[in-house]
Parts: sequence; C-alpha cells; structure tokens
Amino acid sequence: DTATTGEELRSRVAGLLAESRARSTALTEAVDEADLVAQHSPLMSPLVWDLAHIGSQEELWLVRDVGGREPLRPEIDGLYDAFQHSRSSRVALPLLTPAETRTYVAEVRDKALDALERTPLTGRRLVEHGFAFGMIVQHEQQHDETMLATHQLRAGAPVLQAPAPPAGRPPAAREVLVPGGPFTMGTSTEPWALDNERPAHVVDVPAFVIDTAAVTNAEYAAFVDAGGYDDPRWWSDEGWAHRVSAGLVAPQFWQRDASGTWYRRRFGVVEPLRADEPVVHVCFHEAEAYARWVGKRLPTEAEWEKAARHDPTTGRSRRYPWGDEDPTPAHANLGQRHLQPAAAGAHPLGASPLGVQQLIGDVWEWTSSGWHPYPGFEVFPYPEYSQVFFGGDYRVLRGGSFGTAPAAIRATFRNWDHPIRRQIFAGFRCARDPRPEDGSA
Ligand code: AVJ
Ligand code: FE
Repeated sequence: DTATTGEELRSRVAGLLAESRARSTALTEAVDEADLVAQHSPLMSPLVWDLAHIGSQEELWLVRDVGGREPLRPEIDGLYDAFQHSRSSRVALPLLTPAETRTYVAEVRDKALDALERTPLTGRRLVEHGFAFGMIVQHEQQHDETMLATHQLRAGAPVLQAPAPPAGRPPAAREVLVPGGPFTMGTSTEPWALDNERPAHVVDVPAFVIDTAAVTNAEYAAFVDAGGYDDPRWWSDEGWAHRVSAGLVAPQFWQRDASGTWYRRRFGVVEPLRADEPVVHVCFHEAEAYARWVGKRLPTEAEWEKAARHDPTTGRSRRYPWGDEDPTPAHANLGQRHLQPAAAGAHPLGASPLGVQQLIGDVWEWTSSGWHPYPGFEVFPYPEYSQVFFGGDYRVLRGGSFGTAPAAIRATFRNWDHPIRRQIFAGFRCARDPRPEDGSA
C-alpha cells in the first residue's frame, strides 16, 4: 500500500504485537503450572516452550537484528531453536520456568517496542524493517495456533471459552466451474508475505470444478458409516497403509455412542457432532479417500488459489476472495473468536467472485500439491522458514482456520504438513475435472 507511512506502520505494528501477546497470554494463563510444562502429545511442545520460543525469535529479529541491541540471554538461544530439539524432546530440556518465561518475554517485548520507536521506517527501511515486525507478529500468531492445537490435545476439564460461531445455510450451488486460463499466483507486492509466497507468477490452470463449501461433518460421517475406512479402493496405497497401521476409523476426536450417534471432543467438551460444520482433524489421506469415494479429488494448490483470488471480470488476482480489504468478522471465521469452524454458508460476504465460500478461515484445506518453491524463489530472510522443507513428505494446506489470526493469513499464504497429521485444524473441499454438462470450459 503506497499510502502507508512509517508512522502508520508503527502504530499498526504496535497494535498487532499487543494483540498477539494478549492471545499468547490467554492461552498460557488458562492452565496451571503443571499443565504448562507438561507434554500433552509427542507431536507438540510444552506450552511453556512455545511461549519462550516466541520471545526468543522476537529477541533475535527485533531486538538484536533490527534494534542492534546486545543479547538478553544468549545462553538460552539453543533451547528455543526449533531445529536443535524435536518437539517430543523439549519437555526434558532445562527450560525456563513459567515465571522466568513470562519475565523473559516481557523484557524482550519492552526492547522490541523500543526498537520500533527508534527504527527508521522510511524508504527501503520501511520495507525491510516493516517486514521484520510483520514476520514476528505472524510468528507469534502461528505459535498461538499451535498452542491452541495443544489445548485441543490436552486431557482434562475445559479451560477455553468462546461464543458459538454464526449459523449458515449451505450455498445454493454446491459447486462452480472455474474457466480455464492464466491467473497470477503468489505475490511480489504483499508486504508481509513470506518468502514461499513469492514471487508473483502466471500459471495457466485448465478449467476445473470446485465445491463452494468445505466437506461437512454430516457428509464425512456418511463416508465413515458407509464403510469408507474398510475399503482400500478409496485410499492410495500409502494412505491405506497408514490407515491400517495407525488404526484410523474416523476423524480424530470423534466417538460414537452405543446407538451409533457421533460425538466429538472439542477443547475438553464432548458434544454431539454438528452436521453442518466443516469436518476437521482429518489427515491428507482421509481427505483424499473421501474425495475419491464421492467421485472427486482434492484441488491442486494452483486451483485453490485461482478459486480464491482470480477475478474473472478484471483478470486480476485479489488479496482475498472478497476483494483487497483485510478480513473482518463478517468475511471469515479467524483469530480464535470461536473455538470451532462455522457452519457451511455462515460467511456469504467472504465469497469469491464465482461464489466459492469460506476459503479463508474455518478449516485449513488440504490440497493435492507437495511443498515446492515457486519459480524465482529466494530465501528471505532465513532458510529455516521454508526452504529446508521443500521437497519433503508434505502437502500444502491453504486458507487458515478458526485458529489462524487475520495478520497471519491471506489468499497467497501457504502452509504445509505431513500427509498423516491430524492435530492441525484441517479439513478440505473437493474439486473435479469438468464434464461436458458443466458448460464451456
Ligand atoms: C508454517 C505453520 C508450518 O508452525 O511449523 C513457526 C510456522 N515456522 N515457527 C510451523 C513456523 C517457524 C510453521 N508452519
Ligand atoms: Fe517458530
């Protein structure tokens, strides 16, 4: 945005830093000391590690790098380096105590705000330093979503509360044809886009048909109830092998009572499965099997982004499905305002020009694509964010979830995880190749 001045950016950043810290504080004050240092799942860090890691990254990038200050606690850098210790081993490290962690992150924040005050945010510096602050805001929010996933895995009484999301009526058209042709994927102008979203490049995407809503619990339950988990026809070889070895029988956190009614456990509350909500906590293999069962497939990453950004009238790619404005609560279910995805059709104002709904927020959406750099990719600012994962056993997820902050999502944002992972707030929508009756392709 050419109109952004250094002062506007400064106050915007200060507000977003405060917002992310309020969320981190709420997530870590909700549980007692024992819970903070506990290992709730081998897939997750103890909550106290995430909090100190948030501070440690902020210290590295804002206090030391942008601010040019001396390290506060150089001796703890290694403890909070995600590449030195696996998530499952972090609980055994000599971590800061919860009280020490709170003091540390508060001291770092004071110095980061001081750097924000003193740093020139004009010209090139606005871009460089503005990005560093944006990266740290996004980083804290990403770990807040990770901590929310840890809360979901945690046993015991519920500690988080939020109002129910708005109701909705499923879109009248269940799928739409996206005409074939080129569109601009990725971005070279979005100021806080991470390296993997860059650069903007033209991709020619053949015509495809995509669902206007994500697959719901009722739809997914029909697959489970029809024996979908017992029939290797719907699964890839790799997916079937995983289904068998991991003993998957339904999405994570689902349970059935004696009469066959489905329930799910959500942040410690067991409640009847809500039929019209997007299914969540399925792995890539489950998403792929469901899609095959209904005669469809998952969208590719390029298809997903074209459905989310392409404006067929102007030929331009938008920042969001609804346009270029930042998300509001009317557009999308983001930022942990609710503790679950909203029903299909709950955010019609967030629809794309072709009427595809809820692409942003609610549930991360699995795509069929692996994790690869765009043509012209350049590491920025460090290889451990994206590059070291390229080509690994990952699938791309798009769109963010109810637990993703608005500052940490846009239609170009790319997430990735292993195809067997279910602890993230991930669901999916289906796509397919057009048939003659779908009209002009
Ligand atoms: C982009 C969500 C895969 O949480 O592992 C946080 C983001 N990178 N700290 C993750 C990230 C470094 C990353 N994901
Ligand atoms: Fe991190």
